[in-house]
Amino acid sequence: MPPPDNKFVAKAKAILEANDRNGYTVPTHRLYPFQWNWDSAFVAMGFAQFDVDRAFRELERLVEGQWADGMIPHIVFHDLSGADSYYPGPAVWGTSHTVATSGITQPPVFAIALRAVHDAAAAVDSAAANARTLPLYEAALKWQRWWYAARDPENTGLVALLHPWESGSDNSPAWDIALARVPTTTIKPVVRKDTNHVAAAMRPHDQDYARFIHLVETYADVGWDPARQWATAPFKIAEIQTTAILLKAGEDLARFAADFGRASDAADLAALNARTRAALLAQWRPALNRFVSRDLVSGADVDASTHAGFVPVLALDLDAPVARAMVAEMARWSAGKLGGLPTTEPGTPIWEPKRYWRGPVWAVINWLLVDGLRRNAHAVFADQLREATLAVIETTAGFAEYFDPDTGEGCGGEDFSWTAAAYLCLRD
Ligand code: 2M8
Repeated sequence: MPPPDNKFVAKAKAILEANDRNGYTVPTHRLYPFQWNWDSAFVAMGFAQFDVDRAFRELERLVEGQWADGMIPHIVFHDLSGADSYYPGPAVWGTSHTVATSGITQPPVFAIALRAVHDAAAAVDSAAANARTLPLYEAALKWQRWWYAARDPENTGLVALLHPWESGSDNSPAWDIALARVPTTTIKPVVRKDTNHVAAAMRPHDQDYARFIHLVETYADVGWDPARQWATAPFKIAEIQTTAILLKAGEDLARFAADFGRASDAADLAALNARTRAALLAQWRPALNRFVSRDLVSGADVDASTHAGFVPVLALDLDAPVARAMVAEMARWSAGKLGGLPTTEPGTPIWEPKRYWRGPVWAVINWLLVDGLRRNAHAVFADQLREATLAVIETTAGFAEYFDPDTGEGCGGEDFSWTAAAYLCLRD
């Protein structure tokens, strides 16, 4: 039983409603005026707490952007009236889908959200829930297959990212070495808009943006063809956070396949999940008490100390000593900090408590970790993260995009949709 509604619940719902744009939700007004992929998945789970129809709608609108090859892009530009406040817009991406979209993707939280939305709907009317879910299941399964075909053509079990934006953790220190190899040259000038809305000290550097756009232009140049991108990509990371989310999505899809009597889908998913489970487990590094990604250009481990090293807990059933070591490491990072787990290890030279994905706390990351910790029988630490997230929102940060772990200050965009969704779901 969730606790009774309070004024923060009312505010969280009001934020989701205010950020609604005819069935999809913008992450925040002005800074992000379109539909973002993994934001929408989190938002759908938030809506599922009080408006299941609207929750389904969020996912349906995201699928309008799905490409013929199965990819669901990281941004769907449904309505260009706000285009002036965001860069890069559709002209920079140069893609050719019917609805304008970006050309890269984002972590596949979609199927996880679909499971949650379906289950909320099925509690009221199971047949209606299944009917609404089925087309979304098909879309999610198509995207799942795309990930394996396009981003793991050598069948390693780990999927690769070709752009830091695909990780959702744009300027994470995890990309520093790999991104430094990407030229800062661009064909068209880079015209940032983000720093019109948010202090530059909280955002990625200009050099990062130059490299981000260099990559966009490189892939646009090969017509966004997955095989040609794979062959030419100067940035290629077999990434553990995305792979863990994909595996959790694969588990949720496998349950749907069983529910819907789709035996052949179920067999395919079981094989893919098993391969990925083994590959992910092999990325555990006992000396670091974390999992690590692999840089496919250099062949080296990505050992920067970022939160991504813990996210595999979401989709694995870890041996007890491994889980204990990981939890102890997470506890060390978050000791004396506010809001939950910082995205970079505090006190290290790479740690910047206010600069976007280089140190602040993000409610949705805490949320993924809470789910994984519960799965791995670490309910006590899960509860600490959960309570820290709720407390920072209620006391200092409000529903900001992210939080400074030293001060509890809210940073980035205000009235942020995924922070509102996290609040609603973590109260459960
Ligand atoms: C941030 O990323 C966008 C690019 O996708 C940006 O900085 O312009 C990230 O925090 C990402 O994870 C998030 O999905 C997006 C919208 O909230 O903003």
